[in-house]
Amino acid sequence: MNNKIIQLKASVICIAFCLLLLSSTNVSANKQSFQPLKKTITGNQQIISQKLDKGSILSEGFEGGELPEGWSVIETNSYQNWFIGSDPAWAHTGNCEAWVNYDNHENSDEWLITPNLDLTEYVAVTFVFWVWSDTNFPGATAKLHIRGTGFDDIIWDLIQDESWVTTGWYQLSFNLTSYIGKTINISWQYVGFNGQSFGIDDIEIKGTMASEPALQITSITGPIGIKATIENTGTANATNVQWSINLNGGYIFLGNSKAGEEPIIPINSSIVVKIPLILGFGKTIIHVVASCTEGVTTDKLQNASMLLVFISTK
Ligand SMILES: [Ca+2]
Ligand SMILES: [Ca+2]
Repeated sequence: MNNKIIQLKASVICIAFCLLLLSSTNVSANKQSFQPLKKTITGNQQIISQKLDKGSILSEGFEGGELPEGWSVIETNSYQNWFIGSDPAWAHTGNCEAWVNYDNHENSDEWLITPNLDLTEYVAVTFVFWVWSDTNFPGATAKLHIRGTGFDDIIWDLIQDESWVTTGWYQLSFNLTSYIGKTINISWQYVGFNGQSFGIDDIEIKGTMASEPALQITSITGPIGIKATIENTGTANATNVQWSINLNGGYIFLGNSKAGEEPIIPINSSIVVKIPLILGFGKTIIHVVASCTEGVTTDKLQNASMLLVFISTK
């Protein structure tokens, strides 16, 4: 009997408290708040993670019509040097390519150099590009250099390595995996006298990432509002972390969802995200989702009970 009276009193106090709080919020919020949520989530719900392509280290077709930003040339004289052509008849694709004409007046020693490329984050790197030339004029050749601190490797030489009797575009591909962990630049050196002209286009350098973040939601707790801990347990920083907390089920008057973004969660670090205040009662399911630019997504479900502003996740 005593218990029933206490329950009755508690109910009256609860309702009075609810009405008091609700009267202090605006009308449109009230309209939304009194709709019980019908959407349900089961523990088996799959979150599809989307892998983004972060593997492009360099992609250059010279379509800007000028030497791309960060590229450079070395010229040893003023005649027949590297330039960016803009006649589509001479490009591999598009309108432009990088080109050096043969010189039968002076020796050529003309360099075209990419920006520095940091290969520290990758486990595999491939390098593909197209060459216009032939090997019928061996007075000059083109050498492909991979250069970095303390090394200058010639990995290809037109006259030594090819036998191209027909003039035109040829695709070349190289494996740069042995340069992983280093910062390199790639240079095309056109060198000699009275050779064939030489053009390049459609350069693609692609890497496979060595490491990636791993997001984990390690706790979801009350008692006032909800706090969720999102931890990066991976081997790379998680950037632009989008998170959301949604409550599904029960009667929720205030604070049934929240979302936000965190610029970075470094390796072995965590952040706490929260809905500061929830007002409701009944059983609910808390669903926390986090995803980052690196294409990793995680989520966690937690059963909870609401009693006004108090949340129990036991
Ligand atoms: Ca092009
Ligand atoms: Ca020259």
